[in-house]
Amino acid sequence: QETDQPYRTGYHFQPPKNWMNDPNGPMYYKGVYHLFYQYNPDGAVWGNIIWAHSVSYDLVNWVHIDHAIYPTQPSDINGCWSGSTTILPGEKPAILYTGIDTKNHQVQNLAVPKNLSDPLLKEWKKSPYNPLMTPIDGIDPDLYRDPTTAWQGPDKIWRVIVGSQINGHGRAILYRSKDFVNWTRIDSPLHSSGKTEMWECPDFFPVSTSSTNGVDTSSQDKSTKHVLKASFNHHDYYILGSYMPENDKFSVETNFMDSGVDLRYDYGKFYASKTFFDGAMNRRILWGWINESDSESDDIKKGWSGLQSIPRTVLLSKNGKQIVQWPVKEIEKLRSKNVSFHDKKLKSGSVLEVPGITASQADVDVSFELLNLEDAEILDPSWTDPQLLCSQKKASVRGKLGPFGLLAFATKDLKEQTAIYFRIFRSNHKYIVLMCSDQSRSSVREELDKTTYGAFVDMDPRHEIITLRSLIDHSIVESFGGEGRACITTRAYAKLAIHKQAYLFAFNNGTSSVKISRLNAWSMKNAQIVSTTKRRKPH
Ligand code: DQQ
Repeated sequence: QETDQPYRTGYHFQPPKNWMNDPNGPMYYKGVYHLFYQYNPDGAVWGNIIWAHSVSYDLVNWVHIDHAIYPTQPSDINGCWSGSTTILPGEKPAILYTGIDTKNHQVQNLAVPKNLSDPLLKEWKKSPYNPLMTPIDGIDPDLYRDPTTAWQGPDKIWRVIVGSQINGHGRAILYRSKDFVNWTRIDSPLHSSGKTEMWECPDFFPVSTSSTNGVDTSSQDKSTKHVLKASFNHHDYYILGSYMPENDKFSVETNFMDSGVDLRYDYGKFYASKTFFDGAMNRRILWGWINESDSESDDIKKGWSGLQSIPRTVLLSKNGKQIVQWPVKEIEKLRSKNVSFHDKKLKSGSVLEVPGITASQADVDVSFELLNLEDAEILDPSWTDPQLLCSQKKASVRGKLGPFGLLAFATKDLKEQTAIYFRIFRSNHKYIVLMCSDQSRSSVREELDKTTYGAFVDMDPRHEIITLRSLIDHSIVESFGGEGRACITTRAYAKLAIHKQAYLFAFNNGTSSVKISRLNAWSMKNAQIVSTTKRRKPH
């Protein structure tokens, strides 16, 4: 197993085999976390899409149970695509999802649990009124999908949005309903944009401006802002604004693809994500789909494709201008062997091994102190695209303050390495922190997508130390820079740096020294992710 499948993960959510894409309808219900996901039961490529279903008591260990939603009706006979769960009054979950009907049109359907007293909600029945929403009045039947979690206004009327594109504008079509079955389309969309393509998997939810608690989707709390997320252009983009349920107006603070604003959940691979409100822990949790970076024939050979991110809590940042994300704290219970040090100077050109842990399956938390900020390179005003900047200034390109950071999945001789690092620039009287993930040397294998990713971290290094948390798991690294203000997730398929041949290093390839003020790294145990047949009773 070890050598056959070096890229299967130890603590990320994966089905035992086959294709997985979008997370669907996540929820917390009667003590159980539910995750549904887009799944091909017949192979490792996209197709035959149904909703597979897994349950958990802690968001870490999972049991795969029977598929929840699969084609049975004319309104979903050609596929059961993405959607969301809403918990209706009386603790009654309801799923809205996109069906592909007999004409291959996208329509919106409803399903509810067969037996509400089963906390695992194993069986679902579809509404006899399906489809509830259809592509009429100028909606393209190919561009109409992925209903969100619905929310209820103070008038008790339900609202939901569906992703679309009309006349070249990405759009959140808004519907209202009194009974969750009869839905009326509202003329003006919740929001739209002429600068984007089709909006897939929209998400719309409040975040608190006054506390670190998550907020229920239908909350009437006034101290909130709303997040609107849309998936397009291979990324999950979001904007912030204030939502007024009285007239369903969403006044935005920024817009999608505005010049100078580029708010994304993750600047690496992370798509079709979805949040839910976890009432047990008063937090909002985000799941995202991470696809492969190898070829389709490699996916077929390894028999699977697609991961889910580690679930992340989502909060508004202190300055209110963006959201911040952090891996749910339950994941920390998988931490085992620890290595830690502090106040270690990383001189120019140095590479420091982080020894004694399983470097292919680890959780690393490190903070860097800059000793000579005035050494920072001057930022050319034309360097506005962080990803481009990272791909021009790769980890091997010597700088002044940086590149410094971590080398994951590295061979001892550093021939293979996935570098997650920072570079500090100066622009007038401001400092700019660039965070990169460089996959160009991640594998001696060719024919892999080794795109470099980058993001600016909204922080002032004069007043804060620079922190990096990386969750490393065989073929994935999820990195959280600046306490979760910039996230970059990447896939890497080392050929040599696998299992015990994988090493972890800290490095500094700048001319100026930096100090590791603190580093903690842990080996991570495997999560128990099992199928019903092997299921043991939870305790
Ligand atoms: N995946 C689903 C669609 C959605 C897309 C189909 C996003 O519903 O728009 O598998 O990845």
